[in-house]
Amino acid sequence: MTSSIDYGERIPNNVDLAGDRRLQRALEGWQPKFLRWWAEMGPTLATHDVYLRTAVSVGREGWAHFDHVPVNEYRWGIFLADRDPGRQIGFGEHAGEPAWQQVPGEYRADLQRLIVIQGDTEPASVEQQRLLGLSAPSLYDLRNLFQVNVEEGRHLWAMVYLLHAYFGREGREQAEDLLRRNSGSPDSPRILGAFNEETADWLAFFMFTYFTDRDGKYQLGTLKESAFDPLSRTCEFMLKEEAHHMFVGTTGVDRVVERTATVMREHGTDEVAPLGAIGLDIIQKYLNFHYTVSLDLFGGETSTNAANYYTAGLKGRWQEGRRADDHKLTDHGAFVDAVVDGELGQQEVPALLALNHDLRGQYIADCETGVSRWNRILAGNGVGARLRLPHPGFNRKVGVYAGHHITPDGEIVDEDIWERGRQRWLPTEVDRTFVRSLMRPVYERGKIASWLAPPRNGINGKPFDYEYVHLT
Ligand code: BYC
Repeated sequence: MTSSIDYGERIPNNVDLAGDRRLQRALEGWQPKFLRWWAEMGPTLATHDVYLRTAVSVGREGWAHFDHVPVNEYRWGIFLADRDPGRQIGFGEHAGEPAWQQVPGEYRADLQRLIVIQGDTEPASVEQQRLLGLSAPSLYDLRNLFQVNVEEGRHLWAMVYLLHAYFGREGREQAEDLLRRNSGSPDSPRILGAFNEETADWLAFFMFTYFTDRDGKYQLGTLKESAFDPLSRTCEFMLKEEAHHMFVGTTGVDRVVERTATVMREHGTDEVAPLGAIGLDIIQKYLNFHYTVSLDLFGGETSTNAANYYTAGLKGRWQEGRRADDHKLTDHGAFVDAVVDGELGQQEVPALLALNHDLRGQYIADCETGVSRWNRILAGNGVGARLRLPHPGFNRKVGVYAGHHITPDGEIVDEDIWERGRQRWLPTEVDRTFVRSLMRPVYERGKIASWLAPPRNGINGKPFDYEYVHLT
C-alpha cells in the first residue's frame, strides 16, 4: 500500500489526516505552538533560504526533493512508511499474532512512555544546536546543520502524531510538555542526560551527530520492530532521514582529523593549535565525552523495563528478524558487564534482562567503524598516533559502572586518581575555549575554516562551492 504525501494540506501527511477531522484539528492546534517553539528555541542565525531536503514520498525511489526554502517555512509533516497489511509481531509473547493497529489497553502506559522519551530527544537536539549557525565553518556545513535541525523537528512531529492519534487527552498533554521542557533548563530539563549537555562548538556537533545520533539509530531500530504498527512504520521512515545525520557526524569528524593530520604532516609537529587546527589530544577528549554520555542513553546493563518491553512486543532487538533464536528469550542466558568484587568482569543473567546491554554491544561495534576510518586517515598521512574508544566503564552515570571510577584503559582507581586524570581524558575549559576560539564563521561561497578539510562531495551532486545558504 503506497500513500502519497499531500502538500496541499496545512500539515503535509500521508496518513489521510483530512479523513479524521478531530485529529486534524488537534494537530492544527499544536502546529502554531510548534512554530512558536521553533522561533524561540530553534536556530538563531537568520537566513533568507537554505538548500534543504524535503520528503515527498516514502517509497524506496526518489523520496526526497531538494530546493532552497526559507527555514521557517519548512513543511514539517507526518510521514509513515507504507503499511504491510500482513505484518506479524516478530518477538515476545505475542509473536506470530497480527501487528496492532491500535494500542492495547494493558500496554498503553509503557508505549506512551517510550514514545515520549523518544520524542523528547528530538527538540532537545535542536535546542542544543541553536547557536551553531553563528560559527559555521562553511556554507556547506551550515546547510547540513539546518537539514539536521529541520528533520529533528520533523521527528518531533512524528512522535506527536502518535501521541495525538492514539493516546487521547493524555497524549495531547504529553505533546504540549514536549515543547515545555527545554535542554539544560534547571526547572524542566529534557528527560535523558545527554540532551541537557551543551553542543557549544562544531567539534561537539560532529561528535554528537556521530555518537548520539547513532544511539538514535539503534533505539529507532528497536522501535521499528514494535508490535504497535504505527510506531514501527514511523520509525522506519525516521531511520531513512537519520542516515544523513550520521553522515554529517562521520564525515565531519573525518574532515577534522584529516585537517589535523595534514597540518601535522606538512609542519612536522603535533603542536597544531598555533596553526589553527585541533590537536589529536583534544579530538580524543571530545570523543571520550560524547561516546560515554551516549552509552548512558542505553540505560542499565540489566533492565526489567527492557525485559517487559520485549515480552510485551513493544521494543525489539536490533535486526530482530535476523536473530537465529526463538524471539522469546524466556530460557536463554546472556553475559553482561559487571563489577564483581571490585574487579571488572561479566555476569550471567537471564537474556531478557540483558537487552539494553545487547543493544549497546551492537552500537559499540558500529562506533568502532568510525574510529577505524579516522585512524586510516591518520595512517594515510603518516601520523603514528591513533584514536580509540575508551572502556565502556569510563565516565558513566548510568548502569553498573556508575559510582565507580574507571579510567579510559579500563582500570578501577580511586576518586582522587580519577579526578587527577580527568583533565587528560575529558575536555577542559581551556580545551573548549581554544576550540571555540577557532569557531569563526565562514559564510563565503567555497571557503572553509582553518580547522576543517572540505568535504569530498557536495550535497545532491552540487559542488562544495554551491550557494547552499543565502544569508539575510
Ligand atoms: N538518563 O531500566 P533502565 C535520538 C532511567 S536518541 C536518565 O536501565 P530502560 C536522538 C530509566 O528511565 C534515542 N534516566 O532503563 C539522537 C528508568 O527510570 P524508572 C532516544 C535514565 O528503561 C540525537 C531507570 O533509569 N530514544 O533519538 O531500560 C538527536 C532505570 O533504567 C537514563 C530512546 O531512548 C538516562 N540516560 O532504558 C536526536 C528510546 N537511562 O523507570 C535524537 C526510548 C535510564 O525507574 N527509550 N534511565 O523511573 C528507551 O528505550 C528506554 O527508556 C531507555 C532506558 C533506553 C532510554
